[in-house]
Amino acid sequence: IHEEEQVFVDYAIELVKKAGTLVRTAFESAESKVETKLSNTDLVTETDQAVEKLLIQGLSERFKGHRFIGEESVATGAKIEWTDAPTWIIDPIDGTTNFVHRIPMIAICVGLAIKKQLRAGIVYNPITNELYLGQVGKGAFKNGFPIRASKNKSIAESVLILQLGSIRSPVMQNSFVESYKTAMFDKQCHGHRSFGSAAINMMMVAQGSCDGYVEYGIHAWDVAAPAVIVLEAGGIVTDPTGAPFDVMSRKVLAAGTSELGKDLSACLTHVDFEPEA
Ligand code: LIP
Repeated sequence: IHEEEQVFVDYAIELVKKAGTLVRTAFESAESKVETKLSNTDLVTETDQAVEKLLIQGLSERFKGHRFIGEESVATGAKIEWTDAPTWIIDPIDGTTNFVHRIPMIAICVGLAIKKQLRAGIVYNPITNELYLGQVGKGAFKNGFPIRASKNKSIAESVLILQLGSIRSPVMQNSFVESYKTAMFDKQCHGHRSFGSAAINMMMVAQGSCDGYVEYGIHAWDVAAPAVIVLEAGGIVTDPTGAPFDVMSRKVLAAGTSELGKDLSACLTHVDFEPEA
């Protein structure tokens, strides 16, 4: 099975690099057509759709019986089927708002789950040409070099990422503002950053640039691939409450250490979500 899994991952990397060329070309060329999905803050472009098609077509032709959970397929009506079959969880462009605004912090995310366990994650920023890879038991790498999450245990010494996504309901507003106030003013953390892509945020934790990240309202495709990389880099990934991580729960906390994760959990104003599967 492990050899077979390696074949899956190697082929996915090839496709992700091809998809990267498509994204880079679109990023550098004329304006692409932007549409909104659920709200004015939830964007999609033809590049998102083209990349998802390239990845799903390529993988399904090569690996019969594999399943797919893709952001744009779900947006156009596909049901999320979370089964024991090898399942690719795909975000063609994580950070679509960045893409549309020409902010070079975007990522193609491809995660692989088998029997509902995350096994591998590929996160590729085609603009900066940074390719992150994590595979269970094999470590985490950026462009082939090992990466490590930070060893920081205290909020006061941390750079934290609290990301507000496309959902701007009063509950989300309250959670974000209160958590931000606690981290920045009460706890006086070193600083706050937020890169506009769940995957880039999590790579900042995986490579030890930032110490912790929290977001509510994300989807499986935003965090599946990044989660494997953070864990393999020695970090932790949990529910923001501190409960075990569930990729379908629409919320995530990532940190360099479990101590920091616990402290962070305790100072957040939490939001509940219905799981997506
Ligand atoms: C986005 C995330 C971002 C989050 C948004 C959205 P998309 O993904 O990566 O961090 O704040 O809510 O989910 O839509 O650009 O793939």
